[in-house]
Formats: sequence, C-alpha cells, structure tokens
Amino acid sequence: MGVVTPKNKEVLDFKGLHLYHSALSNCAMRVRLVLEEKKLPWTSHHLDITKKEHITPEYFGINPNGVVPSLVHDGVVIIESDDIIDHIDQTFPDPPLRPESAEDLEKMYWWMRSAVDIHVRAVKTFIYYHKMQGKMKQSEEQREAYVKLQTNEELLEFHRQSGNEGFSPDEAMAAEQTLDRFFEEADARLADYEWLVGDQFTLADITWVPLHFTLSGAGYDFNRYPAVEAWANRLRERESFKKGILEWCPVF
Ligand SMILES: N[C@@H](CCC(=O)N[C@@H](CS)C(=O)NCC(=O)O)C(=O)O
Repeated sequence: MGVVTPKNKEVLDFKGLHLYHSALSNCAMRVRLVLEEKKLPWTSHHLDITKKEHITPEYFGINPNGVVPSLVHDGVVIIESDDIIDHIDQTFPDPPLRPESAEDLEKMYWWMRSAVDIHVRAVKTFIYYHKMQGKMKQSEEQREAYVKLQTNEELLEFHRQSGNEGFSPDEAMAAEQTLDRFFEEADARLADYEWLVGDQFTLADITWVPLHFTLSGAGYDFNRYPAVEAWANRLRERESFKKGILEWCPVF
C-alpha cells in the first residue's frame, strides 16, 4: 500500500525516521535490518503486540490495518514492510540493497511480494497454530475494541478465528505446504548462489531471513533445506542481524 494519509495528525510533525514496531514481529525485523545495514539513526516507537498495545485509535490512525511496522519519514507515513524497505533503500542508497539489472530486480521484487502475499494464510497461520495461539488470546474488551477499529476483512477473520476456535490441523498443514513450496525454491536457488537473487545481498534476503528466524522458533523443520540453513547462518553473522533482530528478540 505504501504511503497513507494518517488520521492521527501528530505524526505529521515527526522529523527523521520513526519506526512503529514490535520486537518479535518478523515484518518489523525487515525494517530494522535495513536501517542497521545502512547505519541510519531512527526513533523507536515500540508496541508490544502480545499486550495488544497496537490496538488503539491512535495507532489505527497511523496504520489503518493496525499492524506493525509503520514508518514515519519526515511526516510521511509508509506501511507494508516491503514498501517500507524499498522506500528506505531508494532514499538512502548507500550501501545499495538491490541488484542493477532489470531482470534481477524483477526477481528481488518477486521474493518480496511473495512473502507479503503468503503472510496471513501461511506465515501467520503456521506461527499462531504452533506457537502463539495461547499467547494471543484477546479479552472480551480487547475483542470489542478490535472489531470497532479493524476494517480489513482478512485480518478481522484471522483474529476472530485465532481468538475463538483457533486454526485446525488441516489449516496448519496447508500453511506448512505453502511454506514448503517457497523454501524448496529458495533451497534450489541457494544451492547455486550465495543470495536469493544471485551474488548480491539484497532486500529479498532481508525480507526472508526474519521468516527463517521466526518459523524456526515456531518449529518449522529447516533440516530439509541445507542451502537455506547455510544462507541463514551467513546472515546471522552480519552486524545488522545482531542489532536488528537479536538485540530486540534474542529467542523467538
Ligand atoms: N503485510 C504487512 C503485515 C504486517 C503484520 O501482519 N504484522 C504483524 C506482525 S509480523 C502484526 O502487526 N500483528 C499483530 C496483529 O495482527 O494484530 C507487512 O508486511 O507489513
């Protein structure tokens, strides 16, 4: 979605880079990784999503979907993690996190878009089923507040289900099979190349490594994908991974 006009006008006066994020959010990890790769100063607005700190009229006035991350850059609000990291990389190109050729650029965007496309039905469903179902229960009051604020149908249904009957084993299996297709593809690619798009570290790697981190923590079996494991280990060595992920979320 990219740039949005916020109902919460307070943020219009913000100067510099302000990130609304949560320590354990894989979408927010992407943005912290990019900020650390580029060594940019930024102001943290931390919202603990397990305590529902994001379910407030103030925050929905910044991000109409009520999810993290949201970036406010000199008063301009940008939502959706892929759009945010793309914006940062285009605005602060040093060091570049994108390939030069149009063909490779298309591949980079394919990996980025794919992660966002499968976020609710595969990533979120797998993680909630295996790890979060108990932790993310809403009180009656929180549920009412959420239903009043949320207009995104997919998220409304997701949270209705996760807060009530939960996900079924079949739904969790379908989520896992979707993830398998992408990690099989990534494994084939990474058997021949150092990074997802080829020889250059790009936003595609930054988009996917938080999924490796959080899905591993939720019990997804990566032993089947040795090239993906080796890639994740290379990424863990980077300073950005330590600062952008581990300092905020040592263990998922
Ligand atoms: N497509 C969005 C997804 C954002 C998203 O779902 N964020 C999660 C954390 S990774 C969140 O805020 N969850 C809390 C909730 O759904 O209430 C993006 O890529 O930024």
